[in-house]
Amino acid sequence: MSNYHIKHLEEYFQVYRKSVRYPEVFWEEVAEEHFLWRKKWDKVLEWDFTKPEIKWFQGAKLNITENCLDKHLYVRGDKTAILFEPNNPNEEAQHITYKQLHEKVCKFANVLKSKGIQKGDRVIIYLPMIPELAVSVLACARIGAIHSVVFAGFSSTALSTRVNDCQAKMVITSDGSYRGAKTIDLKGIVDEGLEDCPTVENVLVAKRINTNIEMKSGRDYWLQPLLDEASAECNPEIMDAEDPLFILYTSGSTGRPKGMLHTTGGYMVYTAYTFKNVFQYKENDIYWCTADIGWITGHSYIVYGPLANGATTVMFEGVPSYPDYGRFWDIVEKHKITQFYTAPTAIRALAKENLDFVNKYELSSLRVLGTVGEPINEEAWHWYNDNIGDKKCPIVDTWWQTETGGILISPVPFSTPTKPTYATLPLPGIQPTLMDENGKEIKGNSVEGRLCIKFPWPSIARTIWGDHERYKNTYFSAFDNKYFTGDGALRDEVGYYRITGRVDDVIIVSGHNLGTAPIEDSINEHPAVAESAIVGFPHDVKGNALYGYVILKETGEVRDRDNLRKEINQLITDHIGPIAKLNKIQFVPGLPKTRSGKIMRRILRKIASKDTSNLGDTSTLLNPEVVELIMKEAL
Ligand code: 7RM
Repeated sequence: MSNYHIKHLEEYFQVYRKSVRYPEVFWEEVAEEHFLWRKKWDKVLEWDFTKPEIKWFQGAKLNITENCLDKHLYVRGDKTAILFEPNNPNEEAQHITYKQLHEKVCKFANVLKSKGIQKGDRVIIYLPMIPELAVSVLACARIGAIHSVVFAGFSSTALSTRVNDCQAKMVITSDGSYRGAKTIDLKGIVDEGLEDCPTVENVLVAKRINTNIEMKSGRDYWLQPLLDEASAECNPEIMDAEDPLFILYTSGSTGRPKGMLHTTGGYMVYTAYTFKNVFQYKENDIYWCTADIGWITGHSYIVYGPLANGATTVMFEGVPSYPDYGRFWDIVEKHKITQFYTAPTAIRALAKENLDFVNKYELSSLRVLGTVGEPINEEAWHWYNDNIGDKKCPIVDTWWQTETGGILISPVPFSTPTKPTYATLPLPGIQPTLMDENGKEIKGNSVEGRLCIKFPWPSIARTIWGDHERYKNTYFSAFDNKYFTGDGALRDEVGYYRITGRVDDVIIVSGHNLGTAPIEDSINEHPAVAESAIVGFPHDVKGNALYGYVILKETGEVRDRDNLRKEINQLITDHIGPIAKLNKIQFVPGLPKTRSGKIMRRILRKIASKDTSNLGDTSTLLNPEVVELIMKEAL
């Protein structure tokens, strides 16, 4: 029996039991079986959740790009590694082989070096979904630079906050990007963002939309001429297993984003292992994850996991609605996709459209369907199962987080029987548990609680960049000796998990994690605004939409409410991006607060979702009377 590849349910249970009883033996065997190490580890695992400190494969030496590229050159050098499907369906797709990708990465790595980038330096990557994005990520990893990809839909302020937080030396971007029928001036956003970013020495610019842009002399360089000059040979930097691989920012409950730090060896082993098993990838499959590489899903399951397995991974530049709502299915037919991995919000958006957009296409190449990012509702699950999978493809509802690096709870297709809306069972090595409000572990089945993980797994984030204290407080302080996910979950009668959603102040809109605090911070910058509170409410396409409660300053001045609403949303767009715009804005005389001054979002949430029959105990509030007033004018 191979530890690496689970093929049926009995085997899953066997492997799972072993992984819990002898975690170190289990992960050591997985690590030995499928990877290239320059030196093996001295110790598989050392951990202490109280510090917290987690180290996997200590003493081991490797380079992750050797595992993603060099390892495959002799066995599958001419196989397509990245299949690039452009925004415009009339532009030809690019099939980049492992040999070609290896060469591109080496050249890019040499360009980075020529611009002074060294092991440990931070490089911000702000690129659309074009091959250069994957190549630049791998080029950083090749030389041991720490990449931090910032989603190219984020605003200039979001970009500069991240650049400054990690003190990046370089930004990699493009002249612009395509998004459906629109083009976006990325370089303009970068220029604006970099106005107060003193650490950035150089900006590398890829050409994509061929517009005239300004190039700042001495700082900005076109990428292509540098690549043309660069050597195609670049020895990989030999990294310690625990050397940083990348930082990826995720929002938290305060205004400052959290730079989750992932390290090299454990991240590689875990993402490769879970990719193989969760998608049951086979040598000639064409795998497509529709996420953007700007999110963890793209890091782990477009780039590193697939490439470490020698897979063909699709990168799609466009959007599901362009040129029409059949685009996803057009691509599935065109490239004979075997595994398709997307977000519930995309499924819900497509399910609203005419079924002709689906039925026009031949989807019989599909074998496994996946979802990620938020709970999938029953209706969307069935639509996906019936119309896309033709009831023949298992749906893997994969639960995980930026912080976890890889999928933790998910069916193993063809092994674990699926159940609509359930992420089902923990993958090998993962020990979930549910906790009650008093910090006690909830045993048995048919129960509900806060989802924690009791034991480390190889791809858990090791810290928050520059703020270990916050890492400890956020994830390891709510419950003793456990990693707290921030999610609520229930465990059904057979032990299957269903994730019910966040129990903290993060709202998931269309699969994007939005912290309430940064949105409130932007609103509060409006000169007419005194205070605000954001909550989520159910939305049939986005999963959740944002509802803002805004207190205006008492200046005596009468302002047009609709204009104010527009100005508030413009501020949010400027600071965070259009994804965080509010669906509803209610002007209120006050906000319900606890005696210690904390806004009672629980109550606001209920009002926003029109569920006011039982508001719970409001008598502990500082200002209970305000609740009635808010309810009367609720939108
Ligand atoms: C991969 C990713 C993490 C949060 C997480 C959950 C929610 C993710 C599922 C899910 C229900 C799922 N990383 N979430 N997957 N909820 N079922 N299958 O999304 O850091 O951006 O978000 O997303 O609340 O804590 S993330």
